Amino acid sequence: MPSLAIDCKTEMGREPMLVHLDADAQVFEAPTDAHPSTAWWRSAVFYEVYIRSFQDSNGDGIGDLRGIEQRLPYLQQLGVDALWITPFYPSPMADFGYDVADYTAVDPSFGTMADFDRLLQAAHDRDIRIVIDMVLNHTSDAHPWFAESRSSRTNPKRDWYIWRDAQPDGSPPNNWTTFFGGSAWAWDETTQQYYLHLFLDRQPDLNWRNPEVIAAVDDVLRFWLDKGIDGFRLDAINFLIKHADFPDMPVVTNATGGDLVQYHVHVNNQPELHPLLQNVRRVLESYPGERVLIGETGTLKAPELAEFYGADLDEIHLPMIVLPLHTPWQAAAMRQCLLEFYAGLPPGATPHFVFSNHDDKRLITRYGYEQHRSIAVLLLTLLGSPILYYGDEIAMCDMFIPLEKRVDTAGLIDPDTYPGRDPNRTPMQWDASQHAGFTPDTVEPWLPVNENRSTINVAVQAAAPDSTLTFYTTLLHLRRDSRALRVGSIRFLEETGDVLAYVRTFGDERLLIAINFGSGSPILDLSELADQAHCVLSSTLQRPDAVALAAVALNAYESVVFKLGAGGT
Ligand code: TEU
Ligand code: CA
Repeated sequence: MPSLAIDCKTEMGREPMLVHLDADAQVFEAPTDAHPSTAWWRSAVFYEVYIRSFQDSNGDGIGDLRGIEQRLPYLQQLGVDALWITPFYPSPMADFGYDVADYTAVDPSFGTMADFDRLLQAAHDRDIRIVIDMVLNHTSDAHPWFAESRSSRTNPKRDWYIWRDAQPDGSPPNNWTTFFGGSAWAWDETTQQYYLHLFLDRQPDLNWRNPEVIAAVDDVLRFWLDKGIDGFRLDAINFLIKHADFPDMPVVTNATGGDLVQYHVHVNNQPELHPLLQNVRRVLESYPGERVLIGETGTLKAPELAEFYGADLDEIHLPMIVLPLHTPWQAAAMRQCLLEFYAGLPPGATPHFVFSNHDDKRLITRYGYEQHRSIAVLLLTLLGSPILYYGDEIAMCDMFIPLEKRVDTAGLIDPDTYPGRDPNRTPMQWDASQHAGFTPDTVEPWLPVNENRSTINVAVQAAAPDSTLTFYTTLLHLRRDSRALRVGSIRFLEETGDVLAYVRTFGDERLLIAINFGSGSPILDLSELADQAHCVLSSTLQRPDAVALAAVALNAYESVVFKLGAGGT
């Protein structure tokens, strides 16, 4: 790329906007300063591998454990620290593995237990940790526990699930609905009762008020901890235990005055949840090494997030912060949201930011292509341990999946209004071949490969210095080499138009991150921070080595990481 010098005077002849450090905004300290532990997960970058879509090793069109093993060199080169692998347990695949039929085995479509053991060893050999998905809210209806439970009202496992009588008119026990729509109660002809399922009817909810369930799950956790896994990602963990009295949910009219929407208040984050989480944590901590609990807590509010860490930081290490997914991509909104989350963290807690995953639209589809690098810069330079979703690093985007190729049940319920989650789960694009190197071209992949594979793929981008993949790799290595980025404190600058800016500090190392969310070209006076800065990274151009901070012109949608020199406050 040519070096573009910026002359601020000729550029529109505008006066720079003076930007101050926000006097009111707190400095949020690195957890390591407030807490003696320097555990790896406090500064790690996680990477979500949606196993069905990452790499097929045996030509059946479905990604598998050996496929992940084959791609470890890629992940190591990219510079991620840990993988979260989505469920690979035996399953009828009604929810593609989130319906578990056996917690301590491997589904043949993903490989064997020996493949898992090999993957774990090979990952550890490359200093990559492995976190596995644990789906504890529900099992598959094909799980032997449920087969027993539904066999008769007197079966010893009857109470392992949530069974209730019909109301006198035969209708379900209450008005609860599933997250996929429709009543959360399914009628069982044999035993003439309803069972509860917050997700599909093929995913009956476990009864966490039964101590036998707790004991059985403890054994499952030990099985995997004995193998040496580095942690669990706890699926839908906020819903684990339900209100003891099963009251009706409050119902509200939505914004358009149409459908009724329920608040899931009687299943979300009940007080009895927290002793259960403490128990899971105790099981984890009875093992040596630093293992981590990541929690899918569905949390949208900062004060609630704090609860999932536990009053004594004795529950989930990293409750997922998905709020940015629900926040408009605007500097002021994002700044506000981040400040609220940082301010709400208990002392010593590590924030775990999630911007994309297998349930939501991909980043480019959500925010637009021109924002993609800024999203990467934000995610990877905030204080905390972030997670990437496979394919984000090569700028994959959602793909329209025609009805006849749809496989996610969620996308079949109301196909015109919700396409489901297939669009954001298409196969990883490794090269420009017909099936992108995910599976042989002669094999039909489980979901179509995006047509944009000719340019959006690893092979092309690895060789291109200005590609998205090169940008991500540079950013990840920059983060790895910088203590300020990994564990430094964060302090936000005051609100400035379309620019979100903050300083990360560790000892003498001070980095300024400025992200221009807009299409304009603001000129900022940042001289309060230092006289000069060195541009470490820019998303759009190569900047001159030394930048005078009295007048910094940003390009449209540009994100910059500056290393601050002397001077300033
Ligand atoms: O998702 C839990 C969850 O809360 C869902 O409501 C999620 O927001 C929804 O699927 C979006 O359409 C977890 C898993 O991530 C998801 O893939 C599973 O389908 C779900 O649990 C059930 O196990
Ligand atoms: Ca396969």
